[in-house]
Amino acid sequence: MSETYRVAILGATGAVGTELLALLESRQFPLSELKLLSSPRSAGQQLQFKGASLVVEAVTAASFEGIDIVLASAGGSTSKQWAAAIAAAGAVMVDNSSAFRLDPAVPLVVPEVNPEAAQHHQGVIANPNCTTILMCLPLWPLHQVQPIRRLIVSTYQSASGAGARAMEELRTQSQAILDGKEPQAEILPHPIAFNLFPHNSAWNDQGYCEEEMKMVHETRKILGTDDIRISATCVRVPVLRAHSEAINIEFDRPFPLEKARELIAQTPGVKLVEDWKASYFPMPMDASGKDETLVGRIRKICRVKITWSCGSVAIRSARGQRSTPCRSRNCSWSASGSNPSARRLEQAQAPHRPNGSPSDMTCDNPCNNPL
Ligand code: 2RA
Repeated sequence: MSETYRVAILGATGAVGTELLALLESRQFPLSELKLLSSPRSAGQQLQFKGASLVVEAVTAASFEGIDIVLASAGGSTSKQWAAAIAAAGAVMVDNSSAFRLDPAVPLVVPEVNPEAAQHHQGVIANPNCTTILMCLPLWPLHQVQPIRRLIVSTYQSASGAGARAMEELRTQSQAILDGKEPQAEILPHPIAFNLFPHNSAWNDQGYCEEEMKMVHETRKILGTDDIRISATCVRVPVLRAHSEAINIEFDRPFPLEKARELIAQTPGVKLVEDWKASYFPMPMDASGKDETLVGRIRKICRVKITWSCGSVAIRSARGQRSTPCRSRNCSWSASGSNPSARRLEQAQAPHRPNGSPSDMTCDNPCNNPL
């Protein structure tokens, strides 16, 4: 008889929870029991699974008794709150939150990259942030052939990453604007319809947001090296589902473009989408609802022989003002202002930091990059 599992989804009514439910069904995961758990606020909702209605229960410590696997996607504080109860019940938590990702005792796993890490779990297996997974998939086969020494990545993140209510906000704001009304922002910090803005996570005092730092630290942990310099700029865009990224990769030595293309095309979970004649490359609309990460538009960067970049888009997983890219030692960032004299004025005013803007004085190496 084949093995079956007793599974609980913690955060079942959220954008990721409902996606997990659909995946368990479409992949015919061998279930002997399925429990849907949420906060008391969402409890009582009914979700469809294999043609039946399942009632979502309010989570308590007793919810995990007799469960083998808890798929947790209800936020970091919820994962931390229930981790002890899940461990006490003898279940393994596969955690989609950021709560344990950088804990040295917790494996951070992308199945196509480091599946062996999952074998060493002590009750928790962490799932990386979606932007990290997207980036690591095409990087891994390349990094194995030639070490990557530097990454500069910009993301174009859909509303789905901020949850089901942010997706609804994008729909209602779009309709409001088309009807000539003012868009109301309640979930995201600014109107998202017909707009874009920096990722809605907290800033550190060097001007990077949490989402950007996740890409730095998680990527290094998954690829198993602290020797990669990484700078990320994460932006929320008015797309319903599927994040996109533009990745600039620098290797230790020149990397033949065709070899890179060949390796990426062979990578499990990745699909090369490049039709230069038709100008057809990865798009969120094509990635939405699919498992593969789409990668394309691979090219060398002008005048830099050993660098090339690719754009990638996957599923399930700037400010409105002008900005001037600046460099200091080995790291780069974006500073507001439209010309060099404006920047010199900013420097002269340091350490005064109007509106909490990042200081030049603190920008030596904001991502702890190896210099
Ligand atoms: C976002 N990546 O898009 C996040 C969700 N984990 O906000």
